[in-house]
Parts: sequence; C-alpha cells; structure tokens
Amino acid sequence: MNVNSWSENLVIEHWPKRDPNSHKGNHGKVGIIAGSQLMPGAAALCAGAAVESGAGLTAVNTVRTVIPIVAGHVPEATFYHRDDDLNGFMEGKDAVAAGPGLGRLSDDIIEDLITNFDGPLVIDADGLYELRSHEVIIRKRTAPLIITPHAGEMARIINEDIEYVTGNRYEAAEKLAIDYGIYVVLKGPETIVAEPDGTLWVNHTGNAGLAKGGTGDVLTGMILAFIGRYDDIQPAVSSAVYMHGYAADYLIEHGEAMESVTASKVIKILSSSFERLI
Ligand code: NPW
Ligand code: AMP
Ligand code: MG
Repeated sequence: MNVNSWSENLVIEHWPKRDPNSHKGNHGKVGIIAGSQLMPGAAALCAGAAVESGAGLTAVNTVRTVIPIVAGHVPEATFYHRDDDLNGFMEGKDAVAAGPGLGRLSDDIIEDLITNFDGPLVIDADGLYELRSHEVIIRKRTAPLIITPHAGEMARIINEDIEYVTGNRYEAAEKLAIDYGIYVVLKGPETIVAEPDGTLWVNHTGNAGLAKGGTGDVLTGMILAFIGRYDDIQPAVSSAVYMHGYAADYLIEHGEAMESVTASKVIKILSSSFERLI
C-alpha cells in the first residue's frame, strides 16, 4: 500500500498568496451548519477556526438561542436561522460544512445538502451519524464530498467495530473513499486523507493534547476555510490537517502542558503558526 506524507514543504508550496487587490468575496464564502441548544460551543469553535484560517465570509446556520452565543465569540460571522429554508443558506456559498454539535435529529439537513448543494461539502460529527443510509445519493453526487470521522464515527459508517478501524486505518479509509467516491479524513494520531481514487496521504503533526472535546470542530472549520481559499481539494484538506496539528505542537513548544491544550487555544495560536511556517 502506497502512503504519501503531507510535509511542511508541500504546505508552503500550495499556500495561496493573498492578492493585495483582493476583497472578502475572493477568499471563500463559506457556510457552517452547526450547534444546538446543548452544544453551542461546537458552532463557535468551528466558525472561529474558519474565520482565523482566512475565510472571506463566514455564515453560520444554527438554532435561534445559540446565535447570540456564537456571535459573542465570533463577531465576524453572519447568521441564519436553522428553521429557515436551507436553499437560501446554500445560495452563493463556495463551500459548506455541516455536523459539529448538530445533534442527531437533523439528518434531513444532511440529506438535503448531499442532494442539492453543488459545491464542496464537508460533513463531520453528528452529520455522519446516518451517513451509511445515504450511500445511494452520495454516489450520485458529482461535487466533492469530504467526511472527517474519528475512529468511532468511521466504525459506524462502515458497519465495523472500532477495533477493526483502529487496526486497519489505511485499508478502511481507502476502501470507503473509493466505494463512495469521496474524500475521507480519518482522524486520530497520524490523520489519514484518502482521495476518491484511493490515493493516501498521512499527516505527522499534532499531539495527544488534541485528545479533548472541541478540537475536531476546530479542524472542520479549518478544512472548510482552506477549501474556500484553495483551487484543489486534497492540498486544502491535507494542509488544514497539517496546520491543526502544527498549532497544537506550537502550543507545547510555547510551554503549554499537554493537559491544558484546548480547542480555543488552538484557534488563538493559528495566526502565529501560519506566520512562522509560511
Ligand atoms: P469512547 O466511549 O469515548 O471510548 P460521539 P463525540 C468513540 C459535539 N461536540 N477513537 C467513543 O468511544 C460533536 O461535534 C461538542 C476511537 C464513542 O463510542 C458532536 O456533534 C462540543 N473511538 C457531538 O459532540 C465539544 C472514538 O465514538 C463514540 C474516538 C458528539 O461527538 C465536544 C463517541 O462518538 C464535541 O466535539 C477516537 N478518536 N472518538 C461542544 N463544546 O459543543 C470517539 N470515539 O458520540 O460521536 O461523540 O465525538 O464527542
Ligand atoms: P474529534 O474526535 O472529532 O474531536 O477530533 C479530534 C481531533 O484531535 C482530530 O483532529 C484528531 O486527529 C486529533 N487528535 C485526537 N487525539 C489525538 C492524539 N492522541 N494525537 C494527535 N492528534 C489527536
Ligand atoms: Mg468530532
């Protein structure tokens, strides 16, 4: 099995330069469908990471009560009510991510997005809960679909147990990517990115400080923003995964205890991480 490493040099080589004459519409109009009454933080972390990762315009679709909470953390974002027509939210978006903190009762939204959103779509967390039941519409979809499961979520999608996934990470990611024709980001130490043709990339940044609630929601916001800024999906996704781990490593270098790494701190150190590497 041929596995490629996504390296620092590749991140630098593919980094999109910010054109001095550009405006906010040139850097990705991205949409995030996330958060619910009991998980407002997932939406705030995802949106905060997208803004900090360079997205030009970030819109958040969430439940009414969560809007002021997210706006308090991410004043750059605009908002859309969860109950309003989803077509209106999809309109004009360069890329959409759905799932962090969504709850498991919103699968109609996921089905609608897979069927009707014609740009790159990132599905994470609760958005993956019923994914297996959507295999027919996934195979029909022509625009890129990127899924970001951890081992537990992956096990459910492929109907295997978690031990199978952790023991066969490359095989599982490759098979699902080819079978569904999608990008699979199988998270964990050494996150794997599998392309629809089965090409495999592995990431070597990151540390066990990331094993804490909320860090996956940050990664989803980063992947979304990177997709909005890059021309191609795989370099965007692999570079976002690389920088997510790099930021966590930078926190440790700055004297942070592994125990005290948080998703919010990863967002805060993104700027100096980009600045140091690029
Ligand atoms: P166990 O029992 O823990 O060992 P879920 P979730 C397993 C939101 N969040 N490797 C796990 O095993 C998310 O966005 C909101 C192997 C269990 O069996 C989601 O919407 C936050 N196994 C929602 O919470 C911060 C692993 O999978 C199952 C594994 C639920 O997401 C937190 C659990 O999976 C969170 O991000 C691994 N790496 N990881 C907020 N502040 O608003 C998990 N498992 O039930 O999908 O739980 O990942 O926490
Ligand atoms: P989630 O499980 O969705 O919250 O995502 C967790 C994030 O933290 C993913 O990006 C994982 O790759 C990363 N992560 C979790 N545990 C570790 C670990 N032990 N070493 C490196 N990265 C980790
Ligand atoms: Mg998660």
